[in-house]
Amino acid sequence: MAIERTLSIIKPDATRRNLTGAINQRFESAGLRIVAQKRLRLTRERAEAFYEVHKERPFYGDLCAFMTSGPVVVQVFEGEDAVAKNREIMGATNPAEAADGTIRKDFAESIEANSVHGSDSAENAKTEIAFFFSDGEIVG
Ligand code: IDP
Ligand code: MG
Repeated sequence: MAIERTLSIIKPDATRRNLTGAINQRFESAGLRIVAQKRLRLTRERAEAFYEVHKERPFYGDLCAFMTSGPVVVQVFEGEDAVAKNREIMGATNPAEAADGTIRKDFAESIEANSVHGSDSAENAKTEIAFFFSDGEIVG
């Protein structure tokens, strides 16, 4: 296993309920290091660009509206096998199918408002990290 980086987003349903610290604790306890982090409000244009890969899916419009409905916290995590580890800690997309002890099982409101985003491959992680952060903003 190699040291990897992945992009994480704490979504508006979670920032609204003041869950930033509780969610970060899950990741840090599992050994991921938060090497960059900022809170921002996505514009519609930026949300659409970030989720471009889903633009043909029926939920695309609603997803982009949701992601602009409040602040998000965008983060870079670093650690052993970070991409897979992050996704394991998040749990399945649909909280009804997420394993016990995962963030989505414990915190998600719905399949859409599911509290966190995580990159799904090391390659996509690179693109997604560059979408939000310059190299100088990431401090390992
Ligand atoms: P992931 O976040 O687990 O990687 P994706 O399939 O990449 O799941 O979907 C991106 C996001 O789109 C999900 O996290 C969720 O917010 C939303 N989403 C996915 N599937 C649905 C759906 O069937 N209905 C509504 N929203 C969905
Ligand atoms: Mg995804």
